[in-house]
Parts: sequence; structure tokens; C-alpha cells
Amino acid sequence: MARLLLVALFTMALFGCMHGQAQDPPDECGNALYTDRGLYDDCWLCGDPHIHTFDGALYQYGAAGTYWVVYGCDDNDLNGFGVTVYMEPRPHNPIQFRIQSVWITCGGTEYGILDDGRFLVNGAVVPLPYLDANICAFKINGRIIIWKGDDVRIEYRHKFHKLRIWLKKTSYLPNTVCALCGRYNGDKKDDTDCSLNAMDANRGSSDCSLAEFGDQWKTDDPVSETNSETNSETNSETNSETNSESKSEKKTKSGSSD
Ligand SMILES: [Ca+2]
Repeated sequence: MARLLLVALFTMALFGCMHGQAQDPPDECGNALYTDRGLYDDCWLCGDPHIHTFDGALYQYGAAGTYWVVYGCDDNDLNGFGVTVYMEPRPHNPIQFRIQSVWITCGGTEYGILDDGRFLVNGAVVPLPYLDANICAFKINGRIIIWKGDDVRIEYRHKFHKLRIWLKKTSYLPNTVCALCGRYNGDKKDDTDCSLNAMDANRGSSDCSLAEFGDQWKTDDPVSETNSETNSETNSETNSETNSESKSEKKTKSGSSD
């Protein structure tokens, strides 16, 4: 009976994770960008968190700190595109974790979404909708949504700490996208394989635990250390400098394991 109850609770949690609707962007983002979601594969993180990879694997990994969820495999740098999340213990159940903020690097700029709904560009809070040469960001129904052309869509339901990332299937070659969202190549069995998917210098055996796999994608990016400061707008300029320096270092693959 207890097992049935656990299965039911787990199923309910996953249903909650997957709940979502296609959203049309505001005029500022160009409605022409809207395309069929069947053209995309998605990765989502929610709950403790549960992680559903682009290839469809499902696992659970949570720990305090900043982790890459989308990062270039091997020698690919995804043209400077990457996504990290800062995870923190849940206040009322500190053995579980939640996504406190999401950080997107694109075109040399860092975009952040905090769980209070604020949106940041290089550490400075900016209003939504927001549009620049790299992305369009807007808010609909409690979701902060970021579009990177029609290649990438990111939705963060900040109040519920739920993150979902869509990649257009034709925009990324197999084995170019890695990290906690898995090695994106159509095979879910290798998504958490440490021999393939760790940072280059940290690769271990293929039979590592999920805890070891996840730990290999931790970054010492000071986003995690300055996150509380980021909540103070008075420190936004300082964060901008710090985060920009950090990201430029981390996106250099040769220096990523330092
Ligand atoms: Ca895979």
C-alpha cells in the first residue's frame, strides 16, 4: 500500500512537472517566431528536482550550488551558448533542492532569472519584455520565457522553481549538447554516462553514480556566491562585472575544469 502511495505521489509530481502550454510571444518578440513544438526536444527540471533529459531519460539529482544544465560536449562551445542553474535546499525540507535562479550565456551576455521574477542582463535588473540581438524575453502567466531565435526556448516558472528548455531538433547536431540535460543524441541510455559526459578533465567510469555524474557538472561560477547579493539591486553593477568575468572564463573549454 505504501509503495502504491509513493508511486501515485511520484506520478503526480511528474504530471506537475510536465504541465505547460505553448505560449505566444508578445509583438516585441515577433509572432513569426512561433513554430510547432513538435520541432523541438525538451529538457525539464522541477521538484526535488527531477530531471528529464532532451533524449527522454528521467533521473533525480539535486545539490546546492551552480550546475551546467546545457553545455557544449567535447570541443563544441555551442557558439558561446550555455545554461546554468543555481540550486538551493528547500527551506522546509533541506535534503531536497530547488532551482533558485537560471542563468543563460549567449553572445557574450549573461541573462539571469531569479525566483522572485526579476530578469537580469549582465547583473542589472531590466523590465520585461526585453529584446536584444541575442534573445527576446517576456513574461506570460507566471512564466519568464526566453527565446534565442527559434533555436532555443527557455521557460522558468519562478514561483514553482520549474525550468523547461526546448532545443530545435535541426539546430544542434548530435553529441554537441551535454550537461545535466543529458548528451543530446537521440539515445537516452548514455545521458548520464560519466565516461562521455563529464567535463573533459573530470571524466570517470561509465558506471558512476548519479551523484558523481551531477557533481561533474558543478561550476565554481561565482553566480552562486553572489546570488544573494544579486537580490539587492544596489549590487547589480558589481555582479555584472563579476559574472561577466566568470562566464568568459568558464566558456573557454580548456579552462572549464580549473
Ligand atoms: Ca543521449
